Amino acid sequence: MINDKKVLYSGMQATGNLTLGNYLGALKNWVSLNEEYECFFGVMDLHSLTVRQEPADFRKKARNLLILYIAAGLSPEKNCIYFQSHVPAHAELSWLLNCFTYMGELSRMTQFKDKAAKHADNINAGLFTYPVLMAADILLYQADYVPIGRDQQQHLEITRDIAERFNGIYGDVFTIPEAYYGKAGAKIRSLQDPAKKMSKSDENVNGSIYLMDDPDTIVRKCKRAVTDSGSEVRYGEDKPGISNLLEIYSVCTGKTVEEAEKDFAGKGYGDFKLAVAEAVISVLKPMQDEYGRLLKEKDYIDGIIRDNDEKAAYFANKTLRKVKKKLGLTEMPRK
Ligand code: ATP
Ligand code: LTN
Repeated sequence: MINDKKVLYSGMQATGNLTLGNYLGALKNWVSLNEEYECFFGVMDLHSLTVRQEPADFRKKARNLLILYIAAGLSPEKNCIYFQSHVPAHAELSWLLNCFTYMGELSRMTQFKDKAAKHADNINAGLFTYPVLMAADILLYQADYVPIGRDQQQHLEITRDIAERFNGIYGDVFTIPEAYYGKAGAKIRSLQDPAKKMSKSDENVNGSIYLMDDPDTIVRKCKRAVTDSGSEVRYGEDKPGISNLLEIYSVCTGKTVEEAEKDFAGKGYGDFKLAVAEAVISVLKPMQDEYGRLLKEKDYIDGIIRDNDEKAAYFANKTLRKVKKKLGLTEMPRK
């Protein structure tokens, strides 16, 4: 508990360009959580290094992700928004927890297997111990809740296992975190292949709407979206393409899918796709404008980074000190 509130922790990797899926499925839902929880949202730049990054581009991407968090509506005063790499306790606890994690457990992680297959030329140890760093992120802040997608469920389970193992030996050191799914988050699918989720690492750029796409691009991508046979705008298993577009329309306008279906009764796919594009633009445009404005506010952003780094480090170091003491590491003599 911090300030009588339960603690919530999440973050995104600073790689790739965020998609509408990332926004509607994660970022948008984070915005109001601070009313109930003490929230920490990290830019997970250490995790990004498990895949080779181009330094200049990476530096920009990481900073821009932090700015995007704010542009999307996360208040930097009410949430602790910070860079993982600015708080050394993450790397330190990660090492300590490595010594409480088994090779067998890590070998079972499906994300490791997938990423190893995808980057066969660079199966580094960081990729293998990725979940241990994620466990450190969460446990350092004594998080009660962790909003994650289903794909990260296995990583949260190993986090709980590591924490329980540690607590079993040394007493109650870590809070055991739970996944937070909130209200059913939208699962947005690729515009080119509704069998797949919309993903920032998709090679087909027409399958994803990126948060920074301009209106013309959004209209073009929506127009090109694959549709189903027939001409009726209706939700259904036999219509995955139209159903996906209906869901996007519904989340962006706040209408229910049924209301959306009524709006387009008797109208063709063409009109519908254009309306979907307009709905997306009306959600993304204000965020893009705010992002553009914040990019120019260098001093303001630097101030936020400094304040929040400090706040994160305060809580993280508190846990780290406790862990080191429990492990029997000698303390640095005070002057
Ligand atoms: P990558 O392609 O690099 O694996 P991704 O686009 O699938 O990335 P993640 O970085 O794995 O996204 O996820 C960041 C957050 O966005 C997670 O909370 C995840 O659940 C959410 N998210 C990602 N894609 C979608 C989607 N299509 N619909 C809803 N939520 C999504
Ligand atoms: N692995 C997560 C990103 C991530 C994370 C975390 C999420 C790293 N550390 C701690 C929640 C809590 C992903 O790829 N979405």
